[in-house]
Amino acid sequence: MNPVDTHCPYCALQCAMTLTPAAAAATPAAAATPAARPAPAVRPADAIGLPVSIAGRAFPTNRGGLCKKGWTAAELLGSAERIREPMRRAADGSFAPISWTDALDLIADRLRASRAEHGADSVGVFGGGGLTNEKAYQLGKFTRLALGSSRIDYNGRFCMSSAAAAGNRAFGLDRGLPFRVEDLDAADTILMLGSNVAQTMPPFIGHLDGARQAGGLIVVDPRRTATARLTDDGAGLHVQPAPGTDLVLLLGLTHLVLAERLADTDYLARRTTGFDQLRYSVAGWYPQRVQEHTGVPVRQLRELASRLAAGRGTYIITGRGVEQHVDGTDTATAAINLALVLGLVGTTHSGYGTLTGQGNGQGGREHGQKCDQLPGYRKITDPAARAHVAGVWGVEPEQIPGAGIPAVELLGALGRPGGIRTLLVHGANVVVSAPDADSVRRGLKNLDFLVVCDFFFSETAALADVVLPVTQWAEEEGTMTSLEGRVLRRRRAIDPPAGVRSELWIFQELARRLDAPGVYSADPSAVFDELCQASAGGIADYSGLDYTLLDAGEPAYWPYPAGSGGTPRLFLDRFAHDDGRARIVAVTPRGVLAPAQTRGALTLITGRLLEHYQSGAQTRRVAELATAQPEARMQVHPATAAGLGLTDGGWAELANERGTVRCRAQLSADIRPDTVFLPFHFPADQRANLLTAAATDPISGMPEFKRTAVRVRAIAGPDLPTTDHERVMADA
Ligand SMILES: Nc1nc2c(c(=O)[nH]1)N[C@H]1C(S)=C(S)[C@@H](COP(=O)(O)OP(=O)(O)OC[C@H]3O[C@@H](n4cnc5c(=O)[nH]c(N)nc54)[C@H](O)[C@@H]3O)O[C@H]1N2
Ligand SMILES: Nc1nc2c(c(=O)[nH]1)N[C@H]1C(S)=C(S)[C@@H](COP(=O)(O)OP(=O)(O)OC[C@H]3O[C@@H](n4cnc5c(=O)[nH]c(N)nc54)[C@H](O)[C@@H]3O)O[C@H]1N2
Ligand SMILES: [Mo]
Repeated sequence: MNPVDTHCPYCALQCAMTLTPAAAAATPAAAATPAARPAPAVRPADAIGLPVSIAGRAFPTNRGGLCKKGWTAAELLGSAERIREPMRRAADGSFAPISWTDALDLIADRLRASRAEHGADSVGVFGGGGLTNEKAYQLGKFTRLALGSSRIDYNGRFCMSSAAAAGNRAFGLDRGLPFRVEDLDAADTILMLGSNVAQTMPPFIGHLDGARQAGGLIVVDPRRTATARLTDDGAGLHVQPAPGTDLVLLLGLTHLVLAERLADTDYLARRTTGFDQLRYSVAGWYPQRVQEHTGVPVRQLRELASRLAAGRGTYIITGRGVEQHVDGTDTATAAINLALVLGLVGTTHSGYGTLTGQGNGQGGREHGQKCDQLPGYRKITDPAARAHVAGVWGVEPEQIPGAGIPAVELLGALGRPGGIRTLLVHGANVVVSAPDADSVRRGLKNLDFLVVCDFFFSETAALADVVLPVTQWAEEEGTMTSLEGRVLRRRRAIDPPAGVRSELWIFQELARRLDAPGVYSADPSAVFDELCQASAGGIADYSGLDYTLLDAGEPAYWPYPAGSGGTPRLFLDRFAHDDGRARIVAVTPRGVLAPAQTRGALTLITGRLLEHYQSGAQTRRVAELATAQPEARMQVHPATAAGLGLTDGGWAELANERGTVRCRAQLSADIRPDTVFLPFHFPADQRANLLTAAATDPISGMPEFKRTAVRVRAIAGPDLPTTDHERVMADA
């Protein structure tokens, strides 16, 4: 087999890589460009018994670089823990193989029964932002038509929903970066709020070099992260506010920009509406008051405001740190407002963007696995959208159910009378990653029937009645839409293990058994063509695209209507609202400003480590990554630790009304003394989400992963089961 050009299985940067199947890897293809970051250019396959070798490939976003996760991804393919045939759980909780025919017959029977007994909406579907566009599209169609259910949503609700809601509200369109990643290279000022790209998208940091050289990288994070350290030595500024106070910080900066007459009044008049309300809403946020709420000194606020206004190429970028809050939509809106007041958005040299997280977090939110949405980023409640999509699907609009319920609400309805009785999971590990995770686990256990498609026995799959093994990135064809809205080809380099199937095939087989209306092709190219047709005329219009064009390497940024050449930069002439203007929506903090501080409580924030991806279902199974980060550790300031009697490497217990986490403490002066940090990649009793609440942003449905009150104390080393497997099984 020949070397195959594709993209990484993990995050939305979608680093370009070349896979060389083992048999052909004896003389590995030389990498086209030097790897941008530490990794050598080619990881040989045969030498270490991997099915493919991986090489970074020249591409504008990663410039040949890969991070540790991408570099070691081949281990997932041949992993001894890979599920290689359908598995059925017996009454005693053990799993035994079952044939594909029996598994699919059983699932179809149970789906029919649930529907007959409890109605179509008793069947729920939970998707993921890692699915290809083809799978995400087909999952939405299958749910609406074959299951007749409105109950579909996905893990992107935990990730992009607040920034998406803010983008839609302000611009009439949500494409994470409305510009190209390489546009950042020329900027002299970049404000990054709540994003730790040095660990979450390592090759991305090359695009910050220009701003660093100009001394203009500004990082806002309650922790001095690897990204914050990029501002050292005159490269910029690290601002360290109290968690959850970014909205006030942004209102304060906007106040200063207006007070010091740094606003672009001409731009505001030409390109926006709503400025008058904004002026009024920020009037009370004078610097001293902002300092009191955020802990950011007035001097720093003033410096920030003047730097942002002085920049000759200025970008404002948000990440999950500011978005995963109950006011995440308003916080992202405040960041957009600041960018609009400075006249940044819709120019060739400046802008606002949010960094989409999952591999297909962008495409996954465009083609219909969101509860309120049809393909092409169409609203499911819009009669014209329903008519168009029904036409493509060959059904009547009335056959498409209405809007469903967002992820946290859907998970809250699991196993309840009148709620979800049967659930299909495609590409999410909610037992680890959903807020208030233990109540989700209980909900899953109360279901009549749970089906999980995965590569591994994830903590969620371990609770399933039937687990179906599916193809991985290097074994399948499809498309992914990256964080810059560029549609990319995922290509098959090797065959999947014999007992593994594609999800498109599974949808086809189940639809046939359910006598579903509509056609369900198992051929990704045919599904993509249908998706393009369904998206035609919508916001995320892909109708000018096909595999031939993508295979030719054409940079394909949506919207890409038939007959166009795509849209690398959005909003240069107009925004997507009918009047062509951006809407400034005045926002103010609602309710309590300080975290619910009970006496002695600390604020827990959660997030990521370089080595692990999300729930860790994949990366905890890669030896090199698991060895580097084998368990959760709580980052805590030495002064706080001293007061609590915690030692570096000693055991700590974090607890609140929802749950308890026990893990080792890691003493570090890089975090605020009032704050502790936990990664959310670990299972069982080290799940950070045992502590987080299911409270959500009222506009987006985004849960608050990044501000939880916890009590912390030192404990003697607990008597823990040692391996992940033992922990998961003890928990299931
Ligand atoms: N290694 C790795 N990379 C990944 C992923 C992964 O799991 N592992 N996941 C991918 C996905 S899906 C996503 S969404 C992205 C996420 O990428 P990021 O947004 O960079 O990731 P996080 O670590 O969740 O959060 C970023 C930072 O927010 C800070 N933070 C927490 N609370 C606050 C707050 O109130 N205010 C401010 N200003 N900052 C705060 C945290 O200290 C943290 O350093 O990463 C993608 N890349
Ligand atoms: N406390 C806390 N919790 C968080 C966050 C946080 O910052 N803090 N971040 C949130 C964010 S931003 C996100 S994106 C979520 C993600 O959280 P999860 O949804 O749990 O994400 P993953 O761990 O990537 O889970 C994907 C699962 O699907 C499998 N999989 C991968 N690709 C495919 C595929 O193509 N088909 C199928 N069927 N399966 C596949 C993987 O093996 C894995 O088991 O977590 C959220 N949870
Ligand atoms: Mo995410």
